[in-house]
Amino acid sequence: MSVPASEVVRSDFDPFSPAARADPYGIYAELRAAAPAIRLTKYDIWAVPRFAEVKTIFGDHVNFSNAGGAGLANHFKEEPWRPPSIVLEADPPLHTRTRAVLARILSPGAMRRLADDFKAKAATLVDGLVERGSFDAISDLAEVFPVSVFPDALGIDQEGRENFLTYGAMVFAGFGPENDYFRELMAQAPRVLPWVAARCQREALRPGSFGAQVYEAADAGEISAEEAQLLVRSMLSAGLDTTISAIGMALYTLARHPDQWTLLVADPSLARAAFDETLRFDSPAPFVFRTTPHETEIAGVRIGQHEKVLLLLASANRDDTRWEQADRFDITRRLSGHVGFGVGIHGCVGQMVARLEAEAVIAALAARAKQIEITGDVALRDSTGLRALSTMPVRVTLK
Ligand code: OVV
Repeated sequence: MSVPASEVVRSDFDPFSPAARADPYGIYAELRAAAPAIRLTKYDIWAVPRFAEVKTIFGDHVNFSNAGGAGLANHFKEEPWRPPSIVLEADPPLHTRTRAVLARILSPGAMRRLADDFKAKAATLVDGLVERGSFDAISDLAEVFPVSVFPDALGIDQEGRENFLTYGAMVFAGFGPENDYFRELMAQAPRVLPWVAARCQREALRPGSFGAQVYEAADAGEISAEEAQLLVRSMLSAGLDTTISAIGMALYTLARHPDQWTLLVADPSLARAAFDETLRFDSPAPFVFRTTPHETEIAGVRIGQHEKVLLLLASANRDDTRWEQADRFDITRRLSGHVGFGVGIHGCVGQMVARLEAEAVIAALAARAKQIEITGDVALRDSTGLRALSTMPVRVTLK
């Protein structure tokens, strides 16, 4: 059965506007009730709000390509601002080869080798903060911890490390429309892009690090040296701003649900489950795009060739046909299959690093603080591609 063109549901919803980003959940519910695929007239793109179709599309890389770009820009029609990622913005067979290299480097064994160090660093940082009593959970914690562990794991030295964050911000702002926020970041491109390019070279990477291991895969003939450089760039793009946003959103969500914090304090082994529930409840990477290489359909809605398709992950994660009491934050729910990391061949390859970082921070805080109270105004960052806070003043009560 197919939906006649005259019955296609249209909406002027702008997912990138400050108002929509401030509180998108009411609109997401309306979109889910309206149709499986909705034409967003402002950008002439399709939006997919329900869990079922998001899941189906994640499983169908033939009809829904990543080579057309993971953001709003349509790489089938226009030149992107940076050379496309050879893992995120690629389809099989290229993607199969590059993904295999990253998946091996970011393996469960590698995580076990990092775990003790992450936990010790999180405990030291958190101890210092809780002893102060009041601190900013974003600028003193969420923005500090990943920077203290991930660049080291990647293998880059200290010099100019702040560029790492600016580059991540550029990449994620670059997934949305070209707005003032993106242009302000891009004004720093003359400094930041050469720094990134230099960090992606073999000589810049500490032996044994994640980055050096990418070059070992090149030595083994799995990828070329040019591809190695681009895969290190992927780690630089996706490895820091994401976990900062995710840890920040997790602390925000937990602080707003004191009953759930109490459960965590009683049993800090819930830290990992709590993190995943925060990814479902308020997804820090709220959407991602696919592009159609040819005409196709979404639940009976005809989609033309070279169309951008916006998968609303944060909406799918609140779909009450998939989740019991979807709008309820519950760290003890039997949670599997949320799409906060995506799923399928492009599902986040670094998700175990993200979980390790977040678990270390959340467990360290739950071990010391029996209460967290938000004591001042909370603000969202302007980024269109990530849902992240810039500030959240808190006061903690020691156990
Ligand atoms: C998942 C992700 C986000 C941003 C950039 C990249 C990947 C990349 O591969 O460059």
